[in-house]
Amino acid sequence: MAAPALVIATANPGKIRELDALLAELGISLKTLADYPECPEVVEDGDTFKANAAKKALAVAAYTGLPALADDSGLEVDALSGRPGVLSARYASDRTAPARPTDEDNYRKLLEELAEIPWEQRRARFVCCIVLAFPKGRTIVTKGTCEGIINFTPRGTGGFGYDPVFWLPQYNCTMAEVGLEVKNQISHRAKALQQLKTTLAELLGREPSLFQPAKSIGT
Ligand code: ITT
Repeated sequence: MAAPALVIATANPGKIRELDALLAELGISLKTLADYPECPEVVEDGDTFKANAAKKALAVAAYTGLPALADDSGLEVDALSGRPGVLSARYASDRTAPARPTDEDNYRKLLEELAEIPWEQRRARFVCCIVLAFPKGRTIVTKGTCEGIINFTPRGTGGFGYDPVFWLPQYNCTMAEVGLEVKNQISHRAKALQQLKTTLAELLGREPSLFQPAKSIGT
């Protein structure tokens, strides 16, 4: 039997880096969407992280014939009633510039919106929903959150997305300054994946055939 495999169903290189490190110890061959250049793009039009993650994971599992792991995540800011939420990746986009904004565009817009908000009211959390889907439609769902405060200015070059403005009081620095090893112990993604890893390890032992290709691409 070939090595067990699964597809990480994300096009975000920051997520891939973190998920790669978090899954390394399981001994699974990790594929990404770069291995399936013809895989149709999934439109993320769900109202919840779970709906978007399930849509991505199910579509990629059906296309590739392998289990697919999708992560839908974002930032919820209390002073903005939970925005940008599921729209975090597209927060700074507007009709005149429909291209996907950069991470810096997004966090600069957030800093502008919060400019008048005092420190005590800048609480926020990263949320991550992970869905592991199998080609026949079975899914396993886990969720993780990470609490913090939106800083007044960006700091640090690590991580991705809103990390430079996400202040971690317990480390006295931003998420972009703690380094990958610490981020992968405390992040929303790490917490969601930790729960999934227990189930994944069990399944790998009990039903290894689930991690072999179920059919050829796109059929
Ligand atoms: P895929 O759909 O291909 O996975 P995406 O970047 O479009 O990639 P999402 O729709 O889940 O992913 O949007 C997630 C956005 O939330 C991401 O672009 C960041 O702006 C933010 N985000 C998520 N996790 C983050 C993290 O760990 N650190 C900083 N920002 C994060």
